[in-house]
Amino acid sequence: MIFVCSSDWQLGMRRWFLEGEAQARFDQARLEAARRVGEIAGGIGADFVLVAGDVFESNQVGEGVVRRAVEVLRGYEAPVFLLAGNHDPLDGGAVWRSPVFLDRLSDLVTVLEPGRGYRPVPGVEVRGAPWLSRKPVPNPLIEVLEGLEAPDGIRVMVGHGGVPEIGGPNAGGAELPLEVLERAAGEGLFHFLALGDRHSLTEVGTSGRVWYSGTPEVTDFVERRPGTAISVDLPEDGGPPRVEVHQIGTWKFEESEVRIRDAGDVERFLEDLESREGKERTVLKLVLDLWGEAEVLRGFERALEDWRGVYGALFTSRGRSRWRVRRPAKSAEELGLRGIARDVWEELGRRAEGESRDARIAAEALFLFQDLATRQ
Ligand SMILES: [Mn+2]
Repeated sequence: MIFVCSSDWQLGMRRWFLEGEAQARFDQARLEAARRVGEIAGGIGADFVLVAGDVFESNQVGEGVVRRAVEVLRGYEAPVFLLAGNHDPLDGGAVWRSPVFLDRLSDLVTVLEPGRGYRPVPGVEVRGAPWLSRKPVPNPLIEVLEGLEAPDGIRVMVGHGGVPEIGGPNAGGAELPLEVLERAAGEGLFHFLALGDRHSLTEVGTSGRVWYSGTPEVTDFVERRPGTAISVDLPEDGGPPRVEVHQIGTWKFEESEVRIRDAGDVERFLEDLESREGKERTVLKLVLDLWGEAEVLRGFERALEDWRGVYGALFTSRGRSRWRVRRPAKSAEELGLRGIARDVWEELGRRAEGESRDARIAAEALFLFQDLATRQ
């Protein structure tokens, strides 16, 4: 028996740094990733597909997002089981119960209900622990495991939530302690547990039977190995699973530290921007350390401007960047300043001494002032 695991499609996700049609390209890539999961399943003749939560970014995603997801799922040739996660819980307003979702839904699609087992293949039970609200405590999977005994045949389970020992983002309170999962695997309560919530491909614990497939398309900078799905080959006797990783994602979210002191550094920064592959699918967050003349700052800003539209996104981290402008070398005479303008120039010059925040603001004001004074 072989099956494919995916999770965290997050269809309908918005990212603030994706400007204009970059957001549309990102949306399309996430949809293509979902389609690709089905193609991989078809390619290896999978018996079924599991999607371990957060298929949708929220229960409030637009109708088009839902209809496109339904359309992609219609292309699947194998049964597919979808789990409600923390983003799309099975509550009163669940997208899963909406006519828009149910309207054209393929017969091969099952939304996992609590307290039920499903039999996609004789001798195999699929059981999920859907989230019924955004913040269930404890995690629904813990309660399901508590009520189970080891099965006669094969049991494959689907859950959603963070394992605190692994770290990374997870929903507070709804955690899955590693020890609980290890014990359940040891007692044979499941032969494989497909998890979602952690968007990075991760094997959990030592049993070889618990995995996060990762999100098929990157969603954040903190993700270690996004852009994947896994297929699991499980022997009929319940022996150790063979897991294969499939690369799916086409986008990259990267963070880059940039130190700039002079025009040569700006030149090297430009070369780096120029040389990267897949720019239109690359989101580049810059952590900037700049200390230079206004001209250098201007060169850097021009570089950003020139490449911004080429990249998926290109932006500077506000919180973690430092930039100080060296005060202009020009004097009031050279700029032809007189009267009040000259007084202000000189006062700003005095305030621009040192490295305090005020000094930086004064230095930036001098730069602006110079810009205005030389613009004819
Ligand atoms: Mn998620």
